[in-house]
Amino acid sequence: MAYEPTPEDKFSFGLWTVGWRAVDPFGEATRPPLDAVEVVRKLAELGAWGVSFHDDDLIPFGSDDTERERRISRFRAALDETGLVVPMATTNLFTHAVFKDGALTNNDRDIRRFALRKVMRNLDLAAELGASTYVLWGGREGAETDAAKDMGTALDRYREGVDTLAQYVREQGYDIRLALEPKPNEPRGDIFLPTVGHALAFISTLEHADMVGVNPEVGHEQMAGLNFVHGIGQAMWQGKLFHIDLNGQRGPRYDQDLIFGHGDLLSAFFLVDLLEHGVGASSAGGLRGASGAGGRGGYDGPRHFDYKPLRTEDIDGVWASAAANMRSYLLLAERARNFRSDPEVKEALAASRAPELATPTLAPGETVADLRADRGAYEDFDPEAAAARGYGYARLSQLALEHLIDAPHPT
Ligand code: DIG
Ligand code: MN
Ligand code: MN
Repeated sequence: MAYEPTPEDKFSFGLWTVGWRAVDPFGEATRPPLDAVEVVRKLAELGAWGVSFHDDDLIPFGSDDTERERRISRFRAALDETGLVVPMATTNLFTHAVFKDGALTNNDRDIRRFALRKVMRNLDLAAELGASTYVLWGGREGAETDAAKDMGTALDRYREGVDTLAQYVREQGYDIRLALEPKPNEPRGDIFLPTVGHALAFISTLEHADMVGVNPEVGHEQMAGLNFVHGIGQAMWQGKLFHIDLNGQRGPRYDQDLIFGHGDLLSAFFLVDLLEHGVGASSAGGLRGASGAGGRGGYDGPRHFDYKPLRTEDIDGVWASAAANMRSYLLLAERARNFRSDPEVKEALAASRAPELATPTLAPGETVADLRADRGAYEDFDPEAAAARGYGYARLSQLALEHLIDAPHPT
């Protein structure tokens, strides 16, 4: 396997990723602007399948209609020329100073209305270009002091905004689902809906909750010190993993947006295992999810990279970083397949009693009264004997590591 990406792998990139000019809070741009048409052509050449964008990535904020149409038609022509698709679009509600106190939760009602119209306008374009997911990252929805916002009131406005946008999508008849992207902080001191858990809870209160899911980003959960694989597992378990932002992060610090796999590699391995093999009970053979043999049994959406090429790189380094994201994913997918199909892993999973976790705790038809009457569950249960049993996770974890690093197997 040459690990060459093909459109079947469904790799996609944001225009803003390879196009990042590397301006950071402490330094000026190190790279010139990159034309969206050039990005589309180069991503296609590298084997990508799709490209995503913020409205302002494609049409600079404040462009007149003529300029807007010119840029859209050039972009569309490049898509037609290369066959690249647009699986996702989103809105920039964070760069312009008007959003300095947020967009949907800005104290200024006029700014909240402006933000909704800005999203609606780009939803129209997203629908025109065939996007099926529309991401809402509330990068400026937050505060630096708890004196600034009453949380309940802010969530009222956030919910009103998301419900309004969902209502718009329905009235327009767009085949689009909304995906909230959590992040704990940066650029705001604290961002609302900071984790997958907060977002899932928030979604459950929405008027059109069925069409709203999450777009978790690797580094964002890890900035909060959380286990990204668990967060994705829960999102999948709740049927709410509508999209995903893949990148790398080296623990709780500023948002690094590293190349996928260049942060917590072991976590990246198990993430790919989860995305390729799905959640759910470990079957008798230790394989997870409907796919069993692996391959899109868990999540069949875009493998979308939301990363930043290192500020140190020139344009050659930018394209090398884009290719590295895809190659890292493909290498990890192969390691995960090997792990899941290894007889020793299946045996180790059985020894850890992983398949037993899939057995419901109550027997079919067993009532609470039956449980209460079952002496074997309590009166005659020997906790000391049960406590003495080991689970064999050290061996299982080492097997995972050895598959990850393709260690030589003892003959
Ligand atoms: C940052 O992680 C955010 C923005 O780049 C964008 O709104 C979203 C889309 O994936 N991710
Ligand atoms: Mn990020
Ligand atoms: Mn993102």
